Amino acid sequence: MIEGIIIKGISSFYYVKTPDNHIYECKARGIFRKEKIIPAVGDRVIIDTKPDDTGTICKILERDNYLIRPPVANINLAIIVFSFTMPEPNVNLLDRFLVTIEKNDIEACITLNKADLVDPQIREKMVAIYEGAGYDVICTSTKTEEGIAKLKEKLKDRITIFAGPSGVGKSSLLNAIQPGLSLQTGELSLKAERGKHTTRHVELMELDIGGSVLDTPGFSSLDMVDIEEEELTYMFPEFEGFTQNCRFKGCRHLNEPQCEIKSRVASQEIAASRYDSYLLLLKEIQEQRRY
Ligand SMILES: Nc1nc2c(ncn2[C@@H]2O[C@H](COP(=O)(O)OP(=O)(O)OP(=O)(O)O)[C@@H](O)[C@H]2O)c(=O)[nH]1
Ligand SMILES: [Mg+2]
Ligand SMILES: [Zn+2]
Repeated sequence: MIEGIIIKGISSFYYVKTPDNHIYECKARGIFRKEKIIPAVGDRVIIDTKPDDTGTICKILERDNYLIRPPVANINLAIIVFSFTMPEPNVNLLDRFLVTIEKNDIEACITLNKADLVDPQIREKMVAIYEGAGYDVICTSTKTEEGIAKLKEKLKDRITIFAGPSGVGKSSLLNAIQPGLSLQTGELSLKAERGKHTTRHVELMELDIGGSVLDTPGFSSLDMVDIEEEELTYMFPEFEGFTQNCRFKGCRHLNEPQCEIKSRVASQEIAASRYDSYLLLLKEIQEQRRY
């Protein structure tokens, strides 16, 4: 019995790396399926090994956290990658992802890639929204290498997930950070301006500077994590500090009179797009509750 970390999962096989850098191809014990526990990349596990480098996952050690999509465990930093263009950023999807990360108490850093393709005004506007919301924002380009050193610094000694839509440049950024990785990247189809899911599985890779990174396939939608209506406010960091001035305790910032959030949106201290995302998510949560 030895301990290791799941670094990759392909169909029902899990690749487990042990401290001596050995990789075992493992199957999970049947009991997991019965209990509906699915091993995830990043899981610390106890395996039973055979001389032919195969093994069985006998136990999943307690998780620090777990993201459903993509399914990963035990990360401590999320780099949320969107591109300024090709594909155009879907801010609602970005806000959804941020809410998921907040809910899981994981540190988030927003990386806006393809800075080489955007004009300065659009760029500043986007950066202002998210810096204004209290997030760390890094603008990058794998073509000009802008921001790559800064991003790399951020990853040192952490377990980081790279997540974002297909085609935004997640794998390209990781290749720029550590050229030896040689991850496959996709040509963007000019007509659709969308990515084609070049990365097909989640993989955990070690970095020379210390720490490890997870490259993941792009996602184009994100189901809401289990969040209560009254909890949603706290998933928008920039609302904090204002909500206590709403007239009603437990204000949903919807139609209530004297809502501080709404007046801060009107005075542009809170970005309208962020408030719109809040409303969309609130509606979704309320609808889910009805069933
Ligand atoms: N102009 C420009 N193109 C970039 C940049 N970064 C990546 N690309 C291009 O964008 C396309 C998609 O890059 P990938 O790294 O495969 O994107 P991905 O996010 O890994 O996509 P999936 O694996 O499908 O989720 C490729 O054609 C890259 O060459 C950048 O900074 N500037
Ligand atoms: Mg990729
Ligand atoms: Zn309010």
